[in-house]
Amino acid sequence: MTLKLFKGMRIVAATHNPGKIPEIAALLGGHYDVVSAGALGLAEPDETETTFVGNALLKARAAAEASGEVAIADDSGLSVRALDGAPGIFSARWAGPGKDFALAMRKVEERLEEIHADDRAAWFTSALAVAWPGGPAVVVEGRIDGDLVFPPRGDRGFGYDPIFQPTGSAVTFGEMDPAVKAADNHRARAFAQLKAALID
Ligand code: ITT
Repeated sequence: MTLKLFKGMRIVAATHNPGKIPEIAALLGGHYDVVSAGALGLAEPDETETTFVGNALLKARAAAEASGEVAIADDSGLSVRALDGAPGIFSARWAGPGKDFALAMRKVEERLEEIHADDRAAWFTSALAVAWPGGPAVVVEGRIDGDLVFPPRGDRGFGYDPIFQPTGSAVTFGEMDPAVKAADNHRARAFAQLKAALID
C-alpha cells in the first residue's frame, strides 16, 4: 500500500462540523471526491485523547474503519495564553450541547476577567490526520497566532472566529472574506504539510 492521495479518489471528511466541511473541501481543491461522515451516516466518536494529534487520529481511524475508505479528520481549537492554553482540545465542549459559540466566547472573556489578565495572545491549532482502512495513518499540525478581541466582531466563519484577529490583520476571522481566511489559517498551514507528504 502506498500512502499517497490520487486525483479523483474518494475521501471521507470525518467531521460533523458544518463549518469545517467547506474549508476541508476547498483545501482538497476539487481534485477529490469528498464525502462527509455525516452524509454517510457515520457515528461521531468520543474524543477521548488528550492532544489535537491524538483526537485527529482517533476520528480519521474511526471513519476509515467504518467506511472502508480513506478518511481525513481535523481536530482543532483555540488556545489562550493567559488561560494556560484553554480551551484548547475542549474548544467544542466549551460551547455546550447546544454548540453555542456566543456562550463559549463569553466564557473566554469571563475567565480572562476573573484573573484580571491583560494578555490577549491566542492561537488556533489544527491537527489533520489521514487514515487508511486497516491501520496506516499520517498526522500533521498547523498553528496561527493572533490576539483576542472583545466584543466579538463579524458573522462570517464559525466557532471562535469573531474574537480572533490573526497577527498582521486589522479584521477578525469573523469579519474576513472567507477566501482570505482560507488562504492562511491553522488548517491551511497543516494542509500544506500534508500535501508535501501525501500528494505528488
Ligand atoms: P468534528 O470533531 O466533527 O470535526 P468539532 O466541532 O467537534 O467537529 P473539534 O473537536 O475539532 O471539532 O472542535 C474544534 C472547535 O474549535 C470547533 O468546534 C470550533 O469551535 C473551534 N475551531 C476550530 N477551528 C476553527 C476556526 O477555523 N475558526 C473558529 N473556530 C474554530
